[in-house]
Amino acid sequence: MNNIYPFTLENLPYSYDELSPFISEETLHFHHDKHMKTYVENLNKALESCPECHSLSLESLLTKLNELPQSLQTGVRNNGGGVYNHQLYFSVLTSPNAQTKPSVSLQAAIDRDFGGFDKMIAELKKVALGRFGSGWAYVVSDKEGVLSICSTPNQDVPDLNKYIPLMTVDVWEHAYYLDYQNRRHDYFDALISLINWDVVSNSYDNR
Ligand code: MN3
Repeated sequence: MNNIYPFTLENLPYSYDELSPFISEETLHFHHDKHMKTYVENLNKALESCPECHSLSLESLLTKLNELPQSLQTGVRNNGGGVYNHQLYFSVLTSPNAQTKPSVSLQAAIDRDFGGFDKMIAELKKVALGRFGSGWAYVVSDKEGVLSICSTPNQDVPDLNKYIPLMTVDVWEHAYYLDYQNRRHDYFDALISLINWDVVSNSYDNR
């Protein structure tokens, strides 16, 4: 994806049937080709009238939100956040057969900060299921490599000045309704089996 204006919709790094049966082709088409595309288009629309914004990266737009012209702030917050969150979400998924695992350094941090992989996932699940309405749950690292779990409502992002989001769970209903209806619990378990820990480890090791 272009990391500056005009932002473009990047293709998924896998085919539409690769996450089946846990996430269907139909869900991926709607989620990526329609929902995410709309965020990209609306972000560009919001920035159209602001030439001085056109040299800012997506991360800069989101961390400098309060310095942008006031008329743009809501549009950039919602749509820029929507682009950022979906890009992270789609980038950390892979085939259920991929058999990836955390790197040695990420695993050591998981053990230190959560007491083990299963405990990290349990805490992430609690936060993801506890998010009322629409939003996101994340595993983030601070600059020193300390891991934590956090959650945001709507399309907000974690504080990118402090944290590097390593992976995220989209808990908007559009992410799971076709496949799981109201069963966010089952969607969460399925999604965890699709996480590409090589990509997550790479973000952690290169933070
Ligand atoms: Mn979504």
